[in-house]
Amino acid sequence: MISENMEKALNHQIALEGYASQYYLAMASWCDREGMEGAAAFLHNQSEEEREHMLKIFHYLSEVDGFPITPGLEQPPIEFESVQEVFRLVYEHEKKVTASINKLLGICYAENDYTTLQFLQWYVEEQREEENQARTILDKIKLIGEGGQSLYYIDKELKKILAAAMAAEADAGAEEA
Ligand code: OFO
Repeated sequence: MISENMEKALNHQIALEGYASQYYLAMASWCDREGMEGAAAFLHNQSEEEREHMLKIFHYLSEVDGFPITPGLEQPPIEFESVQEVFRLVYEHEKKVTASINKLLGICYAENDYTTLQFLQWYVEEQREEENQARTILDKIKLIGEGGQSLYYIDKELKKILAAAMAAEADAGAEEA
């Protein structure tokens, strides 16, 4: 059984993860249009991951006798100034999500809800990784600039980062099986 307060806070998190999925999808589309194939693939993958994060909370809420609410689709921005801006926005959004997860942890402690606290540990780790990844990519873009050749290099790098992330995920999946 989950408190009404926690149910509301988790539904807010569902909406935030759902929005992240839409937001990154819009960024992927913009990158595609700009010919940044690697960046687009990376962001498509991020978008799918965010949807998974949303669903994970969705199922958890059902499991603990709460009522998960399907969030409405909010139109995210669809135009961006540059690849650097895209990754600055990803980084900003990830920081916002981390702050929201930390708030949820605060509610867990205030309500002695150790079941939800344990469930959220996965998100704490995930946010640490995602924030770090977004910041690293942003730093690289800042470092090498955004001229034609630099963009080509950034795009290739993003392809590599995505391939490494997918391989790590496959390994983790194989270990779990
Ligand atoms: Fe949902 O993982 Fe970041 O935002």
